[in-house]
Amino acid sequence: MSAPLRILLTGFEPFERDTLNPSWEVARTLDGSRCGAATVQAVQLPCVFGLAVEHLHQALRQWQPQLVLALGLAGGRSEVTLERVAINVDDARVADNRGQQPIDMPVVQGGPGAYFSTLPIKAIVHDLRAAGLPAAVSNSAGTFVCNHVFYALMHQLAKQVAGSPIRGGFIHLPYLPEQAARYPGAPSMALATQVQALQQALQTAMASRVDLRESAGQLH
Ligand code: PCA
Repeated sequence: MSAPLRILLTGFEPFERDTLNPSWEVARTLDGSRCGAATVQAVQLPCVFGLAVEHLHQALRQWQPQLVLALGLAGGRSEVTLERVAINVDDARVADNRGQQPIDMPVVQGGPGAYFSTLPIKAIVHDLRAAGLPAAVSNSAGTFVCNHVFYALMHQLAKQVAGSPIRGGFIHLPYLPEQAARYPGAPSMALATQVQALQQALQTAMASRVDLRESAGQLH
């Protein structure tokens, strides 16, 4: 019998002043659900430099997924954003949940400057928009714990030998309405809509190995 198909979906614990993190709310809602022949396995990561990567590595060993999708909150964004690139920089504007605030440190000493997502990010944006779900490509995952985990994930996946490589990437999510209500003027998206977006994103990621060639660039 062949090994079960698994999708690892990670979400973060709350950080800074929040008591909720939509990334974990979405991941745990989808835990155990099916996407075609694959089963979704949700894992919560601590919002802590270093420790989050240890938890990620442990989850990769334990669940042996074929696809890894890491989620995080990007408060202030109005759309579901497909991150294009992870950079080898930790530069924290606020402290993480253990009080660490690295400044201009590499995620991986001696690692390449950046890694690209291996998700079909344009195809996902295309399908989300077609389904009436606001989405965009983002060219920066920031320099906090989300970018840190994204970079560490892609660094790990880059070590794979030929065969059928594990694909991975990162998606940032907007505030939930109950969070945005505390930051007047901030955009938000209902949990049900975020969950629907992730279901669609997973479906597209499983179905398309080759990305669409469609403009999603930005002038600045
Ligand atoms: N968002 C933060 C870290 C955890 C999260 O959900 C970020 O964008 O780096």
